[in-house]
Amino acid sequence: MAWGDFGYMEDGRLGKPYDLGLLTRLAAQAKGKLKLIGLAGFLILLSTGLDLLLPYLTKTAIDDYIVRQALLVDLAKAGAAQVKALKQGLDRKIISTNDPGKVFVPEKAFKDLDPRVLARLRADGAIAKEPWHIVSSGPGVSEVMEARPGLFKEYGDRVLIKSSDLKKLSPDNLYKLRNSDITGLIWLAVIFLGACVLAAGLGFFQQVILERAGQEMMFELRQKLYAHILSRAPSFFTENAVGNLTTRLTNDVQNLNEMYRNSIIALCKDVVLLTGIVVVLLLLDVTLTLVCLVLVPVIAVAAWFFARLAREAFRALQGHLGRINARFQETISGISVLKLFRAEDYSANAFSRLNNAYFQAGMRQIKVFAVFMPLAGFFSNLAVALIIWYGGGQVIQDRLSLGALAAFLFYMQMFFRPVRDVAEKYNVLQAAMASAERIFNIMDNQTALSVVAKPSPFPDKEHLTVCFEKVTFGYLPSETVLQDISFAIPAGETWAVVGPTGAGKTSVVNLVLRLYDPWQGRVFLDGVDLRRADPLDLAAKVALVPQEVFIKSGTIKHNITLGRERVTEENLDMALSVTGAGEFVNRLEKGLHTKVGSGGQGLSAGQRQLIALARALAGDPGLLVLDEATSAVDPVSEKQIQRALPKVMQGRTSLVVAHRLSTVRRADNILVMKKGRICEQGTHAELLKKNGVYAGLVRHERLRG
Ligand code: M5T
Ligand code: MG
Repeated sequence: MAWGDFGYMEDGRLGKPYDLGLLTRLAAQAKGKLKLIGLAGFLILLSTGLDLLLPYLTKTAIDDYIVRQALLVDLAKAGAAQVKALKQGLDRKIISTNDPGKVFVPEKAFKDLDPRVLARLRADGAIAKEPWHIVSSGPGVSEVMEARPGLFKEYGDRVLIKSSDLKKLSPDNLYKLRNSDITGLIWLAVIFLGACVLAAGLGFFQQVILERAGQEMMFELRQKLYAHILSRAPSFFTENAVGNLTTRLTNDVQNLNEMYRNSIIALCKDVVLLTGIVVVLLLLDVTLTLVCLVLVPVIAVAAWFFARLAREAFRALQGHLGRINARFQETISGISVLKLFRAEDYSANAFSRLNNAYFQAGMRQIKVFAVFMPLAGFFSNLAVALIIWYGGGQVIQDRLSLGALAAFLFYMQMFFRPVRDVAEKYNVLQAAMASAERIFNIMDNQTALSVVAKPSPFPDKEHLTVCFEKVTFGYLPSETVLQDISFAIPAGETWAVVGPTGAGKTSVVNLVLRLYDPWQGRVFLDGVDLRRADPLDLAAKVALVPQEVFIKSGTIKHNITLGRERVTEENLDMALSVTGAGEFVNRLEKGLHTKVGSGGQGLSAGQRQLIALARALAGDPGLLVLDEATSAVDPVSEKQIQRALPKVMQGRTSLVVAHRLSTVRRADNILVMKKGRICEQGTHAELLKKNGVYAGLVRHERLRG
């Protein structure tokens, strides 16, 4: 169904279709596409012109070729004023007869006469009822006249025959007589067909050009949005759920496209068409046009009323759909828990409630449309009735030609088509405005870490020093996570950070990588304040093995290189062999080219960690930051990792958040953290001797292995 096609919005909110600020910003998106849009607009104008031409051709066919009748007017019966008006008003259209008191007047000429004069002529009985056919000149005409001499009257170069006498002619003679009319009709049909073909061709180009402009705009918008989202600081992602961001990038952008296509362009087209129709109708017959237009205010009120109903129904529907989506997302991401506790039935029941609400809302919306669509149809039929009643009367009184009546019927059908989908367009517009608002909200989000115009380069050294200077930091303004942290790691040394869970170890790591900026104090890497460093430089110098390994879907090789240029084949081999990841990778049938699922499906926890190690090492970083996994992996992998770590850290400055005693023992210095502060530091032996927090951790086997 056309009106349910556009994407969902998680909150079912609708925008105001007349929000000027938003419209201006949206228009700015189209700036680069003005040429394309202008061209399409021109084509729309042309094809609308052709659309308008078709009924007019019908009118010409009827009036000029099919019906060619004249009526005899007895001037003797008419008043002097009427005769004068007749002679002056119609002048050359009048066919004089041999009798100066009688003239033939072609039927379609009567409408050019003042209606009062016409009425008077009729009242006086000056106009004969019997219609005569005006024979158009043609090669076979004289032949037919000779064959049936009594039937024809010849006045100058005009030949007439009583319309009723046409029946007396043999089909063959009739054909000869009307030969030129038939030729004219054939030509008209050819023109009609040509116009249709041209309209179809124009329609094709217009569609393609418009779609191109639209798709290009959407492409650019998606690209901009993607880059913008990626460049946000991590805090942005805690505030914005993945699902919502996904909707921004896909559905919301699609909604804008839908609006552009279905609403704005269609609206322009409709306005041009409707104006064109009204203009042509006015030219054809002013009164009949006014009679038809009486319906317009009635329809406008109905459409307005309906649009409000439809808006409510649509909003409700979108809200329910959003809830279904959210629930489904949540359910699938927690599917293992659901399976574990055999809670599928419970979940299905809850879903069925949401599903039912959605169904009901859908039915309500359909009912609204089910009322409006026939209503619009009714009005369109009412217009036809009006035309037949009033226009038909006019035809009988010779105030309107038969062809014009047919054209009116044709045009009115055209007139009601756009009116019927106005409500749907209104919905699309509203959905799109809400989408636009949400997209711009994201675009306006400024939570990116600042980048200085002229970044300071890192000195070109293999080992880097790390220095925290009185750093205080937190994620939420209300909660301080790190308090006054200061330390300095000399180049080439390995330092460990230990402490109970929630002490702030990962937070220290986050600051070294400048995922966040500290509230107070500074973080230096080889003397360069991270705020002044080039983010790309930093990424090349420092590598992190995070606590929770992220594996993306794709090959193992791609998971290690991540598309980085600095990861040469040589570095890759080195990383694979040093970490020992090469051992298990080589055992796989497709080796490095084995595909893994997102989240690392198909890999054990230990293998995932080995890949993360290789990934960090492959960039040959000067500083290695390791956030050891809290949970133990299987003993084989564990051993592999333990064997790999010293080799990995060799020759680099390393900062390791450690959960393994073996890692800590090897460290040149150990920072012990508790509640966001460094409470002790020293080597393993020194700290044991001190018998403080660290000794407690070791004694209670909080450090494993
Ligand atoms: C320290 C909070 C967390 C805790 C405190 C990473 C992160 C942490 N926190 C956030 O609010 N947002 C975040 O993104 O900060 O957390 P930590 O630094 O992760 O602690 P840890 O690494 O020492 O703990 P663990 O369990 O990894 O050993 O209050 O809520
Ligand atoms: Mg942690």
